[in-house]
Parts: sequence; C-alpha cells; structure tokens
Amino acid sequence: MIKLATIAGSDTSGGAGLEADLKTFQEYGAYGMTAVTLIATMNPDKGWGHEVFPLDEATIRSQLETIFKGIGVDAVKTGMLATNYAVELAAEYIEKYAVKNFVLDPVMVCKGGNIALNPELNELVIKKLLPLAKITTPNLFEAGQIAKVDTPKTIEEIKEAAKRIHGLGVPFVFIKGGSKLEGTAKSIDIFYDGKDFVQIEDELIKTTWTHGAGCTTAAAITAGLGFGLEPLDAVKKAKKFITSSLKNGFALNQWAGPGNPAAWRKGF
Ligand code: PXL
Repeated sequence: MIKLATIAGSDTSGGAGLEADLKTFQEYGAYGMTAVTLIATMNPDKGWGHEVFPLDEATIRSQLETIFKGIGVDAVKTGMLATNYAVELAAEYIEKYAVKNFVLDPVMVCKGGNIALNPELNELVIKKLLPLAKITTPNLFEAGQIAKVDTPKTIEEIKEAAKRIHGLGVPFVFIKGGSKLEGTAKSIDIFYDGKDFVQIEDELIKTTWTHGAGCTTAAAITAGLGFGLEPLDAVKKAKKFITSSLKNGFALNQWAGPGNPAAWRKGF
C-alpha cells in the first residue's frame, strides 16, 4: 500500500485543507494519514468568515511520531501550518526521516476568509521547508511573495518568479496560474525544473466553486510522487484531476463550494 501523509489544517467545511488531501489520496488509491496543525471553522453569522484554532506543539509532535516513527510514508505534503512551531516540527521530521517526496504547498491565504497574512511565518517556511521540498506549488500570489516580486500576471512574469523560487533551493517549481492569468482562454500553469519550462494547459472551468482547488492539486501531485511518477508526470496527472474536480464543483451554501474529487473516479 502506498502511504501518504498531510501536515495541514482541518477545514471543517470539508472542501479544503486535510479533508481535500485525504479525499484526493483516496481517489488515487493510496492510504492517507494526517498531522493536524489547526482547525479552521467558518462562521455563518459572519459571512462565512474563517476562524483558526491552532493545535499546541506537543499535539503536533505526537502526531508526527505516529506517522513517521510509527508507520513511514512514501510522500508527504504540507498545507496550512499557522504557527512557527508547526513549521519547525514539519521540517524536523521531514529531515530526520529523509523524506524524498515532500510537496510544499505554501498556503498563505484562504480564499474565503480573513486569515491574516503572516510575513514572518512565510519567511520561516522559505528558510526551513523550501530546501527540503522536491516541489512547491504556489499560486500566483504566493509565488510573488516567495520570489519577492509583484504578483505575476503574465507567463513571462511567472517564469521569472519560478526561476527565483528555484534559486531558493527547491528542484521543481509548479506555479498555478489557473484562471488568474491575464489574456488567456485556457487554464495555464507553469512547471520548471531549473532548466526548462513546461506550460501545462487545460480547459478553463468557469466556476466560483473552487474552494480547496490548491490543496487538491498539491495532494494529487503528492499522490503521483508517492506512486513513483516523475515530477512532471505527477503534475500533468494532477492537472487532469483538478480539472475534472472543478468541472463538477457544487455550492455548499451562498458563500462557498468545493470541487468534487470523486468526479475523477466516475470518469467525468
Ligand atoms: O484553501 C486553503 C486552505 C487550506 N487549509 C485550510 C483551509 C483553507 C481554506 O479554507 O481552511 C485548513
């Protein structure tokens, strides 16, 4: 059995965070495990505003002992970490257990919510986790923050950001332009291996139900790597997976809607 772990926040609404990761791992036919860093809730009395409840250090460490010492993994991803100690602990265990397939999803903001940007935490992620990762999967905003450039808006700007991020010590960079790129009728992402750029395209799904799309994409890449795919092949398969998920997204309520990772299994 291929074993995957996510070190991430719990999204109580079920569309993003470790819930999205686990659903995706399941769809790939892998066994999923979780180290919960925080619990995020959404308040229906406050326009679905997010609240974050971080778990304490000992609780996170204990989960990591279970996963890494007690079981072992074929691939790992990190999502929302929220505290300095969660970042330090993730780095400690990924390093100690020499995890080869580590996908860093540098979650900085949450579409639906008021989770504050935390530049200091982002710096710690860049310093501690980026050099341990095989691949990182920022969206345009996150790519700009990591590369220390304005949020890229064109393919050329994305490529420049990818080069800078690669220069920080991660061998593969996948920047998700998705629907946010200027002047294109396609969903376009860029993969960079330090030498060549590969433009990964699929049809643009016109939907507002995109909650959890970033988590799902990174989880799909993690699963692909866990099954032994090369990074580029893992990314290409993940792109197909997220496109089918977004095509079958649905509303949870007036505020939010996730994709449907099970769409893949049904052949949609
Ligand atoms: O989509 C980013 C994200 C990641 N992790 C958790 C979240 C969210 C957004 O809601 O709640 C736990």
